[in-house]
Amino acid sequence: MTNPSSPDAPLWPAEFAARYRELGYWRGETFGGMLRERATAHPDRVAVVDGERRWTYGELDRRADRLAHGFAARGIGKGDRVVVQLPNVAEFFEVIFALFRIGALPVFALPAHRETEIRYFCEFTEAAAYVVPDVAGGFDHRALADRVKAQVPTLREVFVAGEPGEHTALADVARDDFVAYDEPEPHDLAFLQLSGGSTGVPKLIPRTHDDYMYSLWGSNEICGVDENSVYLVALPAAHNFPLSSPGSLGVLYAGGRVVMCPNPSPEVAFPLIERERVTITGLVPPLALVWTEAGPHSRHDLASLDVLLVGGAKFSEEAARRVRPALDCTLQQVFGMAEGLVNYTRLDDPVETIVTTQGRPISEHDEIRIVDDLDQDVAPGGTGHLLTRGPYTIRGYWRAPEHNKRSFTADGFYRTGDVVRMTDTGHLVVEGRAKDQINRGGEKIAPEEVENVVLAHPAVHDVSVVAVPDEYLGERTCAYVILRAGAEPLKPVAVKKFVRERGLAAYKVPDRVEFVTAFPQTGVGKVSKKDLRTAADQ
Ligand code: OOB
Repeated sequence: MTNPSSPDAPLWPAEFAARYRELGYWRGETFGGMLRERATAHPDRVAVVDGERRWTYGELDRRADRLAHGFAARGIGKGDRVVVQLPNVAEFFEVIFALFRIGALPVFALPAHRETEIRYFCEFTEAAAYVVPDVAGGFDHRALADRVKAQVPTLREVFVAGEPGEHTALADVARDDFVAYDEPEPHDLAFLQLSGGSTGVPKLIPRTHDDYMYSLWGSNEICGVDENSVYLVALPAAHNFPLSSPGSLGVLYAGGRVVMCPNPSPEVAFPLIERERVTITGLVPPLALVWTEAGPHSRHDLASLDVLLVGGAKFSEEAARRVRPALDCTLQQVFGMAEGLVNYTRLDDPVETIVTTQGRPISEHDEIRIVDDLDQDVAPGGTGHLLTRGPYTIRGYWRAPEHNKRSFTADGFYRTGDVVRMTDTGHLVVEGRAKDQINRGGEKIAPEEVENVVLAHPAVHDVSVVAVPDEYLGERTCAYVILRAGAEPLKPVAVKKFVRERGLAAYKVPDRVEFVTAFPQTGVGKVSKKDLRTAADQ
């Protein structure tokens, strides 16, 4: 077996790949093939529910096929990038399985992303196509697509789920006649996921069929997912957590049912849980809090819910204790990352472990190191930086050789940027974070990305964006701004509006803006974000 590592995506060295295959982790499956097998085995079982639409495995398979041939007929093929920005609708699966089949790589944008992010994804990946809904959450994605298409020369096609406007309807792409295409191999890239990021622009995460598929069935075993499982996609479908931990793809792998939830509020989610007899779902901590508050008073029958996964940001012990009494289900904490490593508390762990730790890795072959600032292992039980390497953790970001030198050790460990300790049972406790990233209720914000946008304001001399502790979201953002000498005073709202109008996702718009005349400095004269955070929390 060749090692398909390319300059675009550093993959596992051949000896590691061989070991992961020998150990049976990499089973040589592709996503396209997996769906075909399930559709052959149980064509009439329901795979995806979206409102009144119920697609069986047979139907999803046929739809993915027809779209795959349609994409191929339009010249999209193996290795091409296609930015996919869809809300929680059934078409999400039709599109990604069609792309998986022809070996084109979905680039998983989130519905919240706006012009700045989308243009960057399209430009950087030299995307051939962009898939959007017509209107989602009151926002017209076709108009955004018009603007991006005008600016990105590689972008040949915009496909719309719904009313296409000037673009092409997905429904008109699908075709029944056979159009030949090159199929991907299990060791090929399957898609590009987005990193939460701690730099000016998000990094792209190259995942292969082999490695991602392992994370699915590995998760299924740990989360008790089988063909009777019904998974509610409450978080944005494209995010790694609801996609693969064990998520919609894990449940499809197991032959279960996926239910699309357009909005994670109890008003929308609880009736769906009752109607579809949902057994498992995943939430970020702020939503888990809302559900535990609403659960006991709900008139909806939530008894089918067996497992609630909570992750993406630290779930406090106090909140974790409320889950079972409120929702009568087992809490599973999940500490994962789109780069790979996923930790879960086990269903049969003692309650104290479930509420006080963020779980342990999926695999015995997830290598964990906890190190000090000099990369020396800390003593057992000590707190330090988490480094990891394993059968589904990437060896480098896509087209980022310089950044990779910093984010990975010479021997291939990923520097997660998380500060953790390990209990004597091998469970990890997240104690903090060393990367310059803000975790706003599970939504990751790279301060530098927001700072770059604020700096473009003509009245702004300098800016520093920091996290402020928040009871509900864990963290919110505060932008400290120094105005140019002689500039007209600005109102905070003007800064927020500027960021929004520049086309950044709403969750990146600073929650608070403070004007100052200077930043506190560290000993070597750098901006002291630590002091700014302390000041913001006063
Ligand atoms: C998930 O993935 P990403 O890529 O959005 O973010 C990863 C980062 C981690 O490095 C860590 O800083 C933070 O999010 N995080 C947690 C956490 N889960 C994620 N911090 C504390 N406690 C937790 N339970 O967020 C993600 C991917 C797959 C499954 C679950 C979450």
